[in-house]
Amino acid sequence: MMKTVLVTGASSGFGKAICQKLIADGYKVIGSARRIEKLNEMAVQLGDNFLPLLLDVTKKDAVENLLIGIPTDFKPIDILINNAGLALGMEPAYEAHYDDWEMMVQTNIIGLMHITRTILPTMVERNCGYIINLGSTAGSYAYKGGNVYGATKAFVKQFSANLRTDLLGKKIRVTNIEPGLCGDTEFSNIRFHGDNKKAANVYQGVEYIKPEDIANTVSWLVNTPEHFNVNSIEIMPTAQASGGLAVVKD
Ligand code: NDP
Ligand code: 8X3
Repeated sequence: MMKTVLVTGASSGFGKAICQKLIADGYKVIGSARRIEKLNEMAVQLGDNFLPLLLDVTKKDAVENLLIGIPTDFKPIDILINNAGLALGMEPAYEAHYDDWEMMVQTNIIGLMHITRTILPTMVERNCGYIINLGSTAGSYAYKGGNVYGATKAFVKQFSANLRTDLLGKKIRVTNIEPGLCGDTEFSNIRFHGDNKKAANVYQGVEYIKPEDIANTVSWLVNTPEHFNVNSIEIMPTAQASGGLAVVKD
């Protein structure tokens, strides 16, 4: 029987590429996001095995009721890909906009919690399932202006590890994918509040990771055997590495 995957944040970037790849691999895919028109455009190309779903992950009631709106042929959900997320701003903490901080926490932490708490019990009931979270290298490595964004991804990292512990003895797998610099998504356009020039500058002269690279990684993960759990997978462009610790001298 075909497995069903729920991908949050499916309207662009990684989420869109993951939907395209998993449909090509033979899965049924529910793609969710706030911009339903983008998902509907994808549906025209991806066909009947793709279900567009309007869902704002920050809306607790909507997430709790999401299974009610899903047709039976897209149930149960076998694989959950918690991809919806965003960075807002890159100012130092003492100049950052508090609304940006709140929105990152609401989306990257609370939204991910809402979805996981809704879907996970259905996996436990069936004693099978796979949750893949989109963390980030920003959850492990500090960088200037990464303040709350990096902290939300540190949550995703530890939450993923703690889920593994809670699920020990059950046939449910959890992986945290931790990408570094990835281009051809809307990530930086959103981060810089629509300043597309500033966004483009992030990727200038760098051979960055592409959404297809992340989609291929997801495709590999979901096709690994069920006794095999990749706890985390950190991916950077070859052109990126940690800058090391810094010291300021008088
Ligand atoms: P994009 O901005 O291209 O995609 C983000 C997706 O999240 C969009 O589909 C957007 O859809 C969705 N989204 C945002 N807020 C909400 C919300 N409240 N409810 C539902 N969906 C929402 O970025 P990427 O593809 O680059 O990023 C995907 C994930 O990967 C994020 O979690 C990001 O933090 C992470 N990541 C990105 C990296 C990068 O360098 N690009 C590197 C490491 C991790 P819509 O606006 O239609 O709701
Ligand atoms: C996205 C990667 O380095 O911009 O999570 O934080 S980075």
